[in-house]
Amino acid sequence: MTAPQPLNDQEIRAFVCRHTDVFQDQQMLQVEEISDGNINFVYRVSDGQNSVILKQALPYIRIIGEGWPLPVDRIRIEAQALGFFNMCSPNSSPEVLHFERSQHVILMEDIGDYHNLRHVLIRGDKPTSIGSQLGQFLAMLHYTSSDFLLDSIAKKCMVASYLNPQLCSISEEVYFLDPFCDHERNNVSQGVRSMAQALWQDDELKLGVTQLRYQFMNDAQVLLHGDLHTGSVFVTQSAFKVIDPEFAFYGPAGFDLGVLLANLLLSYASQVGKSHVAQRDETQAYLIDQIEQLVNSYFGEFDALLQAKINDPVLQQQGFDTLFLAGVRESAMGFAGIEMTRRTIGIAHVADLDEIEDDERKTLAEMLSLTLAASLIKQRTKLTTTADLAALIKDCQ
Ligand code: SR1
Ligand code: MG
Ligand code: MG
Ligand code: MG
Repeated sequence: MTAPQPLNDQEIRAFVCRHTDVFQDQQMLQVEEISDGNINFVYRVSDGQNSVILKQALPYIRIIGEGWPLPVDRIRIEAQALGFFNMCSPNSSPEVLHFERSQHVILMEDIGDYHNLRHVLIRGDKPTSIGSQLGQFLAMLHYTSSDFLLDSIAKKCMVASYLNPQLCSISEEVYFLDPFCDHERNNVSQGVRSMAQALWQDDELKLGVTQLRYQFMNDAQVLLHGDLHTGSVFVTQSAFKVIDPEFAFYGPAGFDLGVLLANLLLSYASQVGKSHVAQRDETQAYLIDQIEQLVNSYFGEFDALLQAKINDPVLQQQGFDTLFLAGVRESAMGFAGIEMTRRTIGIAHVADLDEIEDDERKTLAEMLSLTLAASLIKQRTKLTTTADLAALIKDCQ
């Protein structure tokens, strides 16, 4: 039996015209494949004036093929999550124009004016207030999907509608298991091999990783994006859109915050690859500012939302809100360390580090990433303010 294939250009043109009224003439449409992530096929369809994005899931991982099967239900979850994000925070994600369950296809708004935040940061551009915008977005998403807002039954129905077992299982392996042992899927450069070997022997670190993995597997607190790295955020100088929530599920609130924080820190570590010291210092100062904005706006906004709901049964016991947010902060610091480790020595690297041309500088950047990561995991209970976090980052330099 032959495996399901990606739609061809003619099928894509026909599909788009059948399910939207954006275009006049099917024959005029240009189809361009723009797949960038690891998992799905993505196309831009344009008539030169208007355009839409078509995303198709096949029952396997795109970059690997049939050797790594993956259920197509992930695209139903993605369509549902994009709708939920826009409901919580209007215009925070591309609008879903059509979802076709039988063909595992989403048609969505083309956000062509927005640019991939990872590439923006690699270029050295500095979008203003992206940290605080994303902190507010995440706080709103997490609060709106939690037991703080939803009643008990509605929340449990939400958890059930975002069960995403196979994608969660991938994350359990590629974040929490592979990078912390000598796994064949890892991609460890020679320059940090001895550091990697040391962390594979570090029982204090691995106990922290195990605790965080257990939280990831069991704490169905809030709806998570589930893969919120800087390549899942598109920006202009002053606005953002969050894309690609196929890993969405109900998990610990600190996970999304930690992954995003980690990707800003990976950008920070990658600055070591720059030979121009003043430029490096300026970009690192910008990134620290965005990190502080992200963490402060997330906790400030979440706290404000909780205070407004103070009569809620979950919050009636005085002090619970403070304990809850402290727990989220602690786990976010740990998850950040996990994401940095896996992006440095695991299967899925980031361009921020991989594109450093000078080998010695690349090694120094990877070493800084691993040092920061281990400190975040081991010291997560002590990082109770953004000043503590900023001090830890400085100490690791
Ligand atoms: C084998 S899949 C590796 C990664 O790609 C996705 O974008 C997620 O980040 C996943 O962990
Ligand atoms: Mg992606
Ligand atoms: Mg993806
Ligand atoms: Mg209080």
